[in-house]
Amino acid sequence: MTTTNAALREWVAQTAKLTQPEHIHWCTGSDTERDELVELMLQRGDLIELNQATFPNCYLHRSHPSDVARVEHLTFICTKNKADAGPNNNWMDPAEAHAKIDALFAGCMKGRTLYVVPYCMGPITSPYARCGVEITDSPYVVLNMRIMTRMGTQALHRIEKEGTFVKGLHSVGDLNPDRRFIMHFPEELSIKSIGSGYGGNALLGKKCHALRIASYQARTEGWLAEHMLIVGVENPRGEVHYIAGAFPSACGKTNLGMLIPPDTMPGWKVWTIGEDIAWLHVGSDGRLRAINPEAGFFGVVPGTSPKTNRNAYEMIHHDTIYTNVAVTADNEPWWEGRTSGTPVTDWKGNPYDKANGPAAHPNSRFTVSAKQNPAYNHLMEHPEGVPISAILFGGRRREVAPLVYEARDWKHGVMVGAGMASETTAAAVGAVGVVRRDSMAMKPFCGYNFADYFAHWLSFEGKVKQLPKVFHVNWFRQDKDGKFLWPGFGDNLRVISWVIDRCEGRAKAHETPIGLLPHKEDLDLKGLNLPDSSLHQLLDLDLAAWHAEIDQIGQYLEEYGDRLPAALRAEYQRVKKALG
Ligand code: GTP
Ligand code: SPV
Ligand code: MN
Repeated sequence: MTTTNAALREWVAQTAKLTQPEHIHWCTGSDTERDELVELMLQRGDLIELNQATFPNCYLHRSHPSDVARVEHLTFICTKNKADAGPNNNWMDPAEAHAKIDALFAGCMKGRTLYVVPYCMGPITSPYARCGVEITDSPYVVLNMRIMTRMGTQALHRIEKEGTFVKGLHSVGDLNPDRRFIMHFPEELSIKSIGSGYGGNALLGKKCHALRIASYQARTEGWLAEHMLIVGVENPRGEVHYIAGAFPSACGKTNLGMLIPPDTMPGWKVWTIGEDIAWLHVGSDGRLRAINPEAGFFGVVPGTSPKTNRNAYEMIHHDTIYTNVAVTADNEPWWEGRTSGTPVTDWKGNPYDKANGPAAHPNSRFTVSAKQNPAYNHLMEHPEGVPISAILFGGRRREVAPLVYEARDWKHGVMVGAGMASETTAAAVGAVGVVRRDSMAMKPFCGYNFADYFAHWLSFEGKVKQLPKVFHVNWFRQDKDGKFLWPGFGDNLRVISWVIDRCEGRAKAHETPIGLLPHKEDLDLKGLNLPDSSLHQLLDLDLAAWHAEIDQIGQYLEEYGDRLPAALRAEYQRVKKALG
């Protein structure tokens, strides 16, 4: 097979010359192709068949133990000018980056098959969707891209019609972390990744294309590519709202996107549009509309149970690729938080021993088609996307950030997003639980200078007829013994309910220096039985902590120097003054 697109033909030929594969396979996305890849991987031991009676068509993949998460220190934005990448990114000169990584690509596919993977991010007929082609030597990547994107012949046809696509070259290389790099060339619309077979490092349609490259394109074209879930909610009055939420990695996007209303809130309906990435455009109706560029979920497994997220729990019982979970004696997948079964083999394939740490890797993942979600909604395929009523920024903060507060207007909302912070998680290699600034949950994913990104966010005032209201949420406040103060998961709907009532202009809130907060009477807490002391901590403003917080935000924003938009600096000063 080949293509009528000359640029694609040439790129494949050049890449083959450089990497010297034994075979070249153009992916169609067919079921037969999938079955053949699964068979090949089973034979090689790259996939392990799980219990087919209880987990039909489910397989386990164990990645190399040194290759279990994104690697932010090895991820580079290679723009001609260093300042365009900004202090928020690692930068390398494009010529130097190409030379360095091409040396690693030379001959790296000897004896392997080079797969050409055409894919479309977004509904195939959407004017907002964008295509790419990933070249990879990993059948695991092909199987995952087939679930995560609209992959194969349809995408190739769109590329042939449009003539443009993002080029992504990937090889697992020798999996040595010393020879691992994830390089982005936003000015060339291309990506080169070597040395990792894991998630965001290797499935190039996801973070590399749909966030880093897309955010760069979005700025020049007047839209936004964001690390956001998109959820549809209907309240008992029949009002429908779509809410987008930017929380850092492993901070609750998938769970909020698939939320199940608590029994004490009858009449509520919730459906998922997206759970990791949103592309936001000003629609022809003048509203901010969101599409989910992905077709599947690459979600965190630990913590998934019938209690926390029954939708996800059910969804991953068939046709699922598991990566780095443990296995029970019955050959079922197992993870911390699964309420049945016991692990006998850990994520590395060794006999399970508590002394060696968790049975499933904390960043173990499931890959499933979005259509398997019981809360799937066909509007996920809507070419224009859904109108967004509210944007939530959220972090994992054991202290300081209250359960919820509302920004007074768009400018303040941008300042809240820019200043947000969260504890680091196992989704990236490095220390876990360290508080860091993570503006709009995009610290690892923005393909250009955050100062310009903040200016781009501010520019939507005036461009959008009805700007979404902006809120900050925190499901992760803890008491002094490390216990979560808020039940989270389905009960987060109580906060969403207040958010919707604020959008409808009926819920009460009181003004504070950091924004508008609810009193406990303003929230629907029926059936929760939370102690008053917990509610007090969740909804109180710790002024001393906020004085320290606002100074840290100020120091952080100053890292962007003169490039920081004056309007954002002024907004910061306003909040600082209000805090006194
Ligand atoms: P990425 O896929 O890495 O971008 O993560 P995500 O933002 O989609 O996070 P996800 O929903 O997968 O949640 C990550 C972890 O946080 C899981 O272990 C969840 O069980 C847990 N979690 C999610 N929501 C809540 C919540 O409301 N409260 C508490 N305590 N934990 C939560
Ligand atoms: C994240 O880390 O935010 C993820 C997983 O969603 S990965 O695909 O590895 O980026
Ligand atoms: Mn993510």
